[in-house]
Amino acid sequence: YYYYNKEQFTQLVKPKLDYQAVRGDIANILEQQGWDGYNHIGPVLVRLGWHASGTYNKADKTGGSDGATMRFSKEQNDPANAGLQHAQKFLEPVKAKHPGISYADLWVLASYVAIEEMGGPKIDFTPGRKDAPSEASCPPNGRLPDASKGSSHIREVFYRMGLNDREIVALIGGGHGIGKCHTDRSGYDGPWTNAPTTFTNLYFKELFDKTWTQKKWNGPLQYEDNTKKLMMLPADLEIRNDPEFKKIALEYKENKDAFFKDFASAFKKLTELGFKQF
Ligand code: ZEM
Repeated sequence: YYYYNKEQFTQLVKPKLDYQAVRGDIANILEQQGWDGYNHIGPVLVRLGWHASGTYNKADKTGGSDGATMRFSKEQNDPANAGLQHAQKFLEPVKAKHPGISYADLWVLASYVAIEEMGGPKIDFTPGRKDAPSEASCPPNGRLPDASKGSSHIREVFYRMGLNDREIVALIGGGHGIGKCHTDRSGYDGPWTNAPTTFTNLYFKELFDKTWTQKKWNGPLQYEDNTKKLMMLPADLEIRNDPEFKKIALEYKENKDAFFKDFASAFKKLTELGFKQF
């Protein structure tokens, strides 16, 4: 008699989904005329993958990308998630074409495709996340980091997920090397680099090579460079000012390959927190 183990059984009965085709269809929608002045939704898709995952709490295994609980208004209405309804909507045509993929998998896959298409590392995708049935599965609001706070807050939030200092620096440097802040979403304004739709290690170069001064405006405290075009959040400057973060950030500034490699594994880990394939 032969028995299948659970993994083999799942592989046999699961309807086959062509993830390569889904990847291609996500790549095809990245350019959106009029979006953010640079016609590219890659950055907001990466933010969606990050915010879906960054609610994880290692201690009680709640939150995380499995479940796609940001579909429900409670989590969507967490002020930290302002603007991410647009990212969700952009992916609807892909979901309609491939109804077999869960939203939870789609959001994570979309963030991987966006990173790769913007010139970043390729991240191998492991499917199997399921969509939670109701708002009851949402983690409490307020678990994502606060940009106005310092290194102890950053460590508290990322250590809660089970991530370490190297992973923190790689993730923030990659995430904020693309995209920008919006006054109608977070209240902050502007991009971190002059190449917001290209995945690079420029964030670290800007952080150390520029002089960052307080922006004089009515909005929340943020910093600007001498061109007044680029910005840093108070939390970003902690990556330069905290001695341990600084050491790692300087390494990534000088060694792009090490940064890409570490970012890819940290982002995969982040987006798989709390997710067991079988
Ligand atoms: Zn962000 N992030 N982030 N981030 N982030 C913003 C935008 C983007 C913090 C934060 O407060 C903010 C990570 C970590 C941290 C991205 C990716 C990643 C914005 C602006 C804020 C305020 C939102 C807006 O107005 O649209 C803080 C405090 C963080 C840690 C301490 C990590 C980790 C990320 C991924 C790996 C991305 C891609 C954006 C740009 C979004 C866009 O629409 O352009």
